[in-house]
Amino acid sequence: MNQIPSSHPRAKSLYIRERLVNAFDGGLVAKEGLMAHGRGEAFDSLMGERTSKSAKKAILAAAFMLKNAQNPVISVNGNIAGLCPREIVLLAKQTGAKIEINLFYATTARRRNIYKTLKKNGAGLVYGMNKKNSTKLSGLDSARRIVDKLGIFSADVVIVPLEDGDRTLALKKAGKKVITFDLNPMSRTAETADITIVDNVVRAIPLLIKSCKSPKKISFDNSKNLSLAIREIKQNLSKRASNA
Ligand code: PTJ
Repeated sequence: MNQIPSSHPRAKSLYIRERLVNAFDGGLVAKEGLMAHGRGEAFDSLMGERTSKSAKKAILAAAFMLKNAQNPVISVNGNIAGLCPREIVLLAKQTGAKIEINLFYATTARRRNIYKTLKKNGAGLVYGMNKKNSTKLSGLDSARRIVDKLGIFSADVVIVPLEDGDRTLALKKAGKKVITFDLNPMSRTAETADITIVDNVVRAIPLLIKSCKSPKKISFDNSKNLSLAIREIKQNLSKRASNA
């Protein structure tokens, strides 16, 4: 039963939370994924729960990079599969990107549930399912090092939504361009990626899909854009403080 009244001032955020909890009950999301979401919610609140100017800029840069990639791959973990399975499939279709399941807290059951959800949402071939095609990313000790030879391993651009820090660095060392979505502009992933979209995946992926329809080249510097995201948080807080 839906217990969230639509009149609740933070109904949207609570609906997103509900989606993740349902995905946890459905065996897609790791327990730790619930906590990661909570951290994201806190940053989203600091950002004012809307897509900022810095995020819009990063989305434009990401659309251009994706549309010009030779072999882009979207890496899917439990949280992204729980929150945006349909959008991931649409983004893959819009950009010609492959989809690969890659988990930090890897279990066979969760991988299978995520696979079924992606398929139900219209995914074509999903990489990361066939052990015969797996290989290891060097410089990484977590389960995320296991990647598909035909997917992430051979990609030129990898999208890593909601990532933990280490793999972004390993992907960069392997010569790949990395696009990430991370509500925390100070995370290691945010700082290491080529393009960091500091926004909630639920809002940002539909905007990215739209931008991919007419990609434009813009001048983009990730560290400058992250500084802008931090200033946006600061401005938001100052505004709240002066209203208090
Ligand atoms: O499914 P698995 O096993 O691959 O595990 C996935 C999680 C998310 C548990 C794993 O990657 C993890 O532990 O991630 P971290 O290190 O907690 O990092 C997640 C980052 O994503 C944090 O910086 C959060 O602020 C951010 N985040 C959380 N929810 C969202 C988000 N960013 C954008 N949109 C969100 N909805």
